[in-house]
Amino acid sequence: MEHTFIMIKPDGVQRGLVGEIIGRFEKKGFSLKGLKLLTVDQAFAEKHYADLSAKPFFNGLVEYIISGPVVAMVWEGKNVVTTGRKIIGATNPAESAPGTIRGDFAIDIGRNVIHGSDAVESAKKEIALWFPEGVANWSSSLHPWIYE
Ligand code: FUP
Repeated sequence: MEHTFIMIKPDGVQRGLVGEIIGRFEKKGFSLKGLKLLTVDQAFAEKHYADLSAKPFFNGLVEYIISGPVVAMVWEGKNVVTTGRKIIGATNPAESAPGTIRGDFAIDIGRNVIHGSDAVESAKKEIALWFPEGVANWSSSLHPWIYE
């Protein structure tokens, strides 16, 4: 089964959106496989966003991500990478549809509440970076009611 890395950014934690966001993924039918609250340092944030290091917003993005605790999660399910991105909404909240997390809870691109892996390969890399200890191996008893 496919996995994705989801991170609630410092603004999402400070604004009390953790329960709301977890609820959306749970209610969809996805399974929570890993979860932790942590604050990352500059070197770690730069590694996570390494692909964006040449962008003009890179320094501000790193400062934002290290500004407070984040909630790092691994979610499992069929097509969870692509569907997770749909639940999250477009990168710029001004273009995120209502009903998506960013569409409902964010205004500025630099405070867009949540991160989700953009492909299966990047999900693997991000899960290895954020969960070097690995994640729980358990099966939800709901599976027969969610998958045909
Ligand atoms: P996403 O995959 O939706 O998180 O988007 P990107 O990987 O392209 O960008 C990562 C983060 O950089 C975004 F979540 C917000 C930030 N960003 C800006 O601050 N300004 C921009 O113009 C683009 C992205």
